[in-house]
Amino acid sequence: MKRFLTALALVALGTTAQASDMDHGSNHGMDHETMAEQPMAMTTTLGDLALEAPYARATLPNAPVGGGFLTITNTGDTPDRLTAVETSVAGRGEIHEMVMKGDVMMMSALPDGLEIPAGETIVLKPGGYHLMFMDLKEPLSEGETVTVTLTFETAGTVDLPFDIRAVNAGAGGHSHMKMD
Ligand SMILES: [Cu+2]
Repeated sequence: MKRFLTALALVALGTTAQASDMDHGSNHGMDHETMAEQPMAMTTTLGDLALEAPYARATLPNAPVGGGFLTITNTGDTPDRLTAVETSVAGRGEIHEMVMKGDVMMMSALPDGLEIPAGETIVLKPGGYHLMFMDLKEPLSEGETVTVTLTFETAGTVDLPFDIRAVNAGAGGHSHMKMD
C-alpha cells in the first residue's frame, strides 16, 4: 500500500453515501465529507485513474455471489492494473472476465488482475469484465450502498461506495458509454 495517504484522503472524499445499518459493523469509522464539485455520476480520482459510476447488482436471498461494475479510465502514460477487490459483505472479491466455452458464456477469474492500459478506458459491465463478490454474507439490497476496496498496482487503494441497483441493472440498453 504505497499510496496509503492518498488512499485515505480519497476514502474521506469518496464515501458520501451511507451503507445500510444492517450488519455493516465497523465500516464507517471515518468522517464523511461531501464533495461540492462532484457531478451527478460519482467520479473518484486515484492517481492517474478516474473511477466512474460504481454499482453493484442486487442479489436474491441466499445468492452466493454478487457482481460489481464501474468504468476505469487511465489518464496516465503508464499502464496500471486492478489487482484486488475486497468488501466486508463478501468472503472474498475476485476480478472476472467472460469467455466463450463452445456455445456457452462462462465467467473466469483473472488471477493476475485486470490491466488498465495507458490512455484507455475499461468498462466493467454485465456480460464483460466485472467484480465478483464471492461467499456473500448478506444479500445486496437495491437502493443501499456497499463499500468496496479496490487495489491498483500503481495508483494504490481506494474505498468506493457502490450503489446497489436492480437485480438486472445494466442488462438492457441503458448503459452509458464512457469511451473516448
Ligand atoms: Cu463473475
